Amino acid sequence: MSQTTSVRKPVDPPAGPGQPSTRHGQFRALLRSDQVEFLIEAHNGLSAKIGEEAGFKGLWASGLCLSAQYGVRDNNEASWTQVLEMVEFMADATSIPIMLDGDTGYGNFNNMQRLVRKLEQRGVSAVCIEDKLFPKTNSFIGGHRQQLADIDEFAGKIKAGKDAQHDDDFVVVARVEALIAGWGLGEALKRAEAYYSAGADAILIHSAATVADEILEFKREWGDRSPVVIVPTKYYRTPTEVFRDHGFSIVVWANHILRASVTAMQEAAATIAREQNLLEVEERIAPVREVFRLQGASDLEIAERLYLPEQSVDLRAIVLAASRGVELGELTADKPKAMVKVRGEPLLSHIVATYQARGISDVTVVRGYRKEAVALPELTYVDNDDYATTGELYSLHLALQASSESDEGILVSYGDVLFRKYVLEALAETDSDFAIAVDTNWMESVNRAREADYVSCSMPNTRNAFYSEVLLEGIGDELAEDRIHGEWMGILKVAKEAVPRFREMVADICSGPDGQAATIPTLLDRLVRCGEKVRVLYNTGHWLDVDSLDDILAAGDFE
Ligand code: SPV
Ligand code: MG
Repeated sequence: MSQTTSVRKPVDPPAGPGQPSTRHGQFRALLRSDQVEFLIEAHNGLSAKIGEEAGFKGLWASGLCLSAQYGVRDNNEASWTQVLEMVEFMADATSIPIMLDGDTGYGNFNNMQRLVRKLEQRGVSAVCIEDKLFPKTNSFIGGHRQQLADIDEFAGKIKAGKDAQHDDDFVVVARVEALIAGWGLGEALKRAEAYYSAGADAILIHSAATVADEILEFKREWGDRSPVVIVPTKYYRTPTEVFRDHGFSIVVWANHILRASVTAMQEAAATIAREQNLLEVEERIAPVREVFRLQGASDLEIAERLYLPEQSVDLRAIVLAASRGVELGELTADKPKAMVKVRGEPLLSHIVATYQARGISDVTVVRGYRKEAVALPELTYVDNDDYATTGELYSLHLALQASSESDEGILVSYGDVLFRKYVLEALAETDSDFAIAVDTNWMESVNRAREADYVSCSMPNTRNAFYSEVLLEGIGDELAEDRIHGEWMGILKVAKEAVPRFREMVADICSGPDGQAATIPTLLDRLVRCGEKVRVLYNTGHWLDVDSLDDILAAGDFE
């Protein structure tokens, strides 16, 4: 093999125990393996990562799928450097070896040599080229009309590729298209022999038949002269056992990740277009945090801690969970309401997960009744041992005292109120000093005769309200029905700048007459009376105040 050009060696990710230390070595090991091995298709960094996480030991950078993700045909419409760029992203995103579907090698022997060198530089471990003419057409389109390359010219291209490689483990696979073009088994075997003699490390025998007969026949005739790779896209009904029994080396699942994503994208797009909102799809698609995880956002967070000056988190949470919740009867005999299980997890876990999904990991929980039962990990606890004779404002007061040094903004909520993440996000993102979430479905609580904190606001929830600063004007059950605009959802945001005033007011109410029994609505009322602006964010549903056994059942459905 010639070594005319000096090349930058790809940086190999750390190998697993017992694995060859380079990706090229790992691909070579797949070819040598005495079991059938599998490659999954990938067409960009994200799909490559998903393939690796699914447990595959190698990837097929499919020409069809690379073209499709660029929105062009599988006819060499994407340039070879565009392909190269994408496989580099795939290599960067993964640690397993990649075989590029190199079509016909993008030109003659000379282009093939340049391709092999560039692939090695970009961390790609194998290339498969097919004996058709440039520009090629996908094998499943008009197969019998497809022209095959001259055998000697193609064998020269294989030899040129092998001569160009720098790493002995780099693999060149020769793909025989004789069966696709309808030239028969004899021609397929003749070509395989010529390409193998020219130095091909393996033969890929392709077929568009819906049954595996012709590739099985090829394998029986070819025997074990070289490893044989197959692509059972059309003869997918053949049991994998059959491939195993016939001694195939590698099975390529050639386009299935792309096809799965096409279906998912079409469904989501059609639903959003039809509904003109996101509620239908939100719970059925990957959360944004999953996208962040796949992108490796947490690695960047670690790097930021290493390399950036320390930054303070913008918000923390206080969850008031001291009361028993007698209305739940036996369920709260040995634990407070916040620890009653819904979908296998305590209510409090669901609430904490919602905060964490917004990046708020500093969560203080005020516990009281059966405090020993409230012991979820990684939370800060403050105990209100006078829970039986004090109200929720007093619990908040204790939590504020316990963190008197902290100057972050605060979200206050109850240990029995579930809400969706976007409610939290909307509150967190307002720049008002004080903000509350209000549900406009307040008539529901009237119909169900449950206690509710009704509010009166500066304007009702009309289209204008979305563009205006709606402010709280009053709160309490004495509000006349014609003044009610909604129900407070039990969550309050206090901006960092307002925290000192907030602390003072909470302490002041608690030290006053009846202060120990005061509630959060008492505090909201005081804020309004003192001239503070309490911003109202209207919502419709998407929260649940767990006050009864029926609510517990409803919480099972709450996503
Ligand atoms: C590809 O995945 O691009 C292939 C396999 O070449 S096939 O589409 O079956 O030709
Ligand atoms: Mg292809």
